[in-house]
Amino acid sequence: RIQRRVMPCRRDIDAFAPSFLAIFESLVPAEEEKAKQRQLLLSLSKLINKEWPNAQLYLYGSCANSFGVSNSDIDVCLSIDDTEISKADILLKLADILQSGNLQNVQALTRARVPIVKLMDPVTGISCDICINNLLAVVNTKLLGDYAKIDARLRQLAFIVKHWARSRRVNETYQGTLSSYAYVIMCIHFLQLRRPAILPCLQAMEATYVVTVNSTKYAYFDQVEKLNGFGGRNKESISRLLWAFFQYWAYHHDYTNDVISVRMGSIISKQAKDWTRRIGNDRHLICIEDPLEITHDLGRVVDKFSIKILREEFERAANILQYDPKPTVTLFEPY
Ligand code: 3AT
Ligand code: MG
Repeated sequence: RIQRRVMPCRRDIDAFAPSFLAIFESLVPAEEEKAKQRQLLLSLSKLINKEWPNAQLYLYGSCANSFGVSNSDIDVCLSIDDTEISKADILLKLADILQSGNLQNVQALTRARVPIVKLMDPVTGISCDICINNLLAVVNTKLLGDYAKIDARLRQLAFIVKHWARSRRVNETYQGTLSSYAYVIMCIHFLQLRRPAILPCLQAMEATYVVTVNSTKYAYFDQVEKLNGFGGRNKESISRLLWAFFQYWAYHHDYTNDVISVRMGSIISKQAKDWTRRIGNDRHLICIEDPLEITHDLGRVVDKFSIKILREEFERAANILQYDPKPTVTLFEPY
């Protein structure tokens, strides 16, 4: 099935760049929505600090890494070092505090894979998930946000890929397809491997940002303003990059042997990670290394049914970008 021959790109590919850029622009949240998010974070912080003066709230996920489309829920992390009470009890207490603070639909999901409190703020209409002490997610949020500042094409590509994934219903981890976070990692890796490269590998550079989470040290180069213009020698348009992205995942990625690694800025082997066979529920049918939690395969949710769906969707997208007269419409047709 793997077609190693590189297919020449359709000759009019660059003509679609303005329409794809217009789609990107239409997905970017307005400044007013960002202001509402900050306002909600502030009012939540006030409520919580009455009970826990030393606790802090952080935004993470797409509302903080610049990959959020408009009207998304916000992800919040409560950082608290109360060792007296269990995480589940913190969540229950948190739910109580929020309930009496006039927030709606407050629910503590203490037994979820990532335990959270869910709520809806009637003032701004924003829904929000709060997790406890998930500081690694705060760090991966910063890493993604730093990559986004280096070259504008990363955000453009990731917004369009996320929009495609939602339209085609392959952005549903509970159904065995990939998370938004995984798609952004795939986009970063893809741009690291263009020639000339559009993104560097920040974790392979001199460390200017060092943080310790759960006694593991994480370090990378975060002075990204110094990397302005890094990808400038590569002039590929957004439509050409989209075409190449889907060609890669449809026809060139070696699903049997390869792992994509943003941490290394290259492909690494399944063999080297011991990801060659199913262990428990991890099947490793598409291998996407988490840049921080490197034993963690973001593709582990994918099973033998959903891998087929996913690869058919990559092929569909690749073929639309290659042949369809209206790729900017057909690509996003609902599944
Ligand atoms: P949406 O715009 O909400 O679809 P998102 O980037 O906010 O995209 P999620 O809401 O799924 O993505 O996840 C929120 C954050 O949680 C993103 C990332 O910082 C962290 N995260 C999500 N999935 C993983 C994972 N498998 N491993 C580590 N961190 C993760
Ligand atoms: Mg989110």
